[in-house]
Amino acid sequence: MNTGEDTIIALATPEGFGGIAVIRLSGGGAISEVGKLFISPGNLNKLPSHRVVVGKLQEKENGDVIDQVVVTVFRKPNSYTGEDVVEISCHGGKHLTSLILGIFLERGIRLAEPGEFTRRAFLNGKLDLTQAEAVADLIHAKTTYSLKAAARQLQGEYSKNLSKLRDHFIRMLADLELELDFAEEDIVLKSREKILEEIENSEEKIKEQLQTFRQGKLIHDGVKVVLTGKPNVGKSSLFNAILGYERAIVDETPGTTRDAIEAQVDIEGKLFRFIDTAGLQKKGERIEKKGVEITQAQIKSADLILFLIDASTDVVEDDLSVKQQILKQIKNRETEFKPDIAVIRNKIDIGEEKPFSGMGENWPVIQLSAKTKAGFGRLHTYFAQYIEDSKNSGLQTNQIITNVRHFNLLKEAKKNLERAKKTLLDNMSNEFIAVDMRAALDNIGEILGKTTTEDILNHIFANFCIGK
Ligand SMILES: Nc1nc2c(ncn2[C@@H]2O[C@H](COP(=O)(O)OP(=O)(O)OP(=O)(O)O)[C@@H](O)[C@H]2O)c(=O)[nH]1
Ligand SMILES: [Mg+2]
Repeated sequence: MNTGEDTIIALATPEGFGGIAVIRLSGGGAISEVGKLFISPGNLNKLPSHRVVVGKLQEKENGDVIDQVVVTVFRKPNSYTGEDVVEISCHGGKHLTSLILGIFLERGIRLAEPGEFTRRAFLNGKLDLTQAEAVADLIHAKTTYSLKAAARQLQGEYSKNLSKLRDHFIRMLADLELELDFAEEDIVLKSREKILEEIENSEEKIKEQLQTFRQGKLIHDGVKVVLTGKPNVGKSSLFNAILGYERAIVDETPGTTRDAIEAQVDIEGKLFRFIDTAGLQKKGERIEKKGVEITQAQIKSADLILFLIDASTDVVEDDLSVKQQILKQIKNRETEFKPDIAVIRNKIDIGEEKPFSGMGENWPVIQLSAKTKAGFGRLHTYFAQYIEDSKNSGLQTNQIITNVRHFNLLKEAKKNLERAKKTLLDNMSNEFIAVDMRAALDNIGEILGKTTTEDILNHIFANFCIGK
């Protein structure tokens, strides 16, 4: 990707018809190129920064007027990208916007690549990498909750803390290297105990951060909720009742649902993906067995499992067999986070209250009726609180990691600190500790974009849309 000062252009608003559309240019030629085609009382080239002018846009110099537009000028370095930026607000016609883009492209201005405006902002030091990533998260946020998390990251709260940690690593490295340089001389050096203590403190901080990731993932990706239980227990009925419409077939015949059916719901600003399944019964014919395999796969990747049992009877053999299957699937999962399990005693509308011997586990139990919606208030509260409640209690930090790239790099940093500790405890010289500390420093630097390779940057910005 060319990251030089060439001038780039893109439509900054979605393609299609609308009241207005914004076309954005950035780079050394932005103001002068627009100025050549723009008729307004003053000269655009002399317009101060952050000013707005109304005028007419021509097809070519002294050519036909194609629209009445509003032009905003941001002069470098006080712009989004840190370069000269011009925003043309024109009418939001599909044909009109492509005509304007075409005019500038023909004049030698290049179409921006996805995320190139933000990439330039990053390269010019307007944003660090976590803030640039937050821009993409903000645009793609599916719920208010994830949007607010992205907004906090964009404000730089998160990077401020990481920068502090990075500065701390730099000071530790300086101390270690000081010792290397002046080992023979009479300088007061930090004791090994003090170095060990500092490594352990940093390790603790990173460990705390890592523990916030499960919650961060739930905020960012939504909560995957899988409904399971023996046949006919009311999984599809509950699924439909949660969604508020008839999405899945409900029938009194056991084995009605075969495929996994997914639907998304926003519950108090948080995203939930509910999955109705065929359940986990052992018996059954060929197609049903396939359904069970699909359910097993879904359980492996679930965040929350709703284990339905029938409240019109006590726990029966089939329920216990489902329980064993759930536990087996959870054991086999590859991800590092264990799902939560909630027991749903459905069909409380049938007859009088029945005995319940419990599931022999410490799982929350919610009693309800998918038919009458009795108990749905409790279910709603459980979902609404779920993400907050999944925060590891005892954690001091308010920072939540929502990005898997950050998570992996912090994990690496932790490993490198562990290595540094081991090197120290093995009584090796500071030189070797410094190697491990430098690696940990680079991990944090990579999160912030201070030591990030071209390939990684390409990967990150490729996920942006054109015009951002
Ligand atoms: N009385 C009562 N009946 C219910 C309730 N929930 C479901 N049912 C009935 O139970 C039967 C089975 O419901 P489904 O929702 O299809 O059950 P399922 O667990 O999806 O069944 P399979 O897909 O066959 O495994 C239907 O006749 C429903 O009307 C409830 O809360 N109360
Ligand atoms: Mg069903």
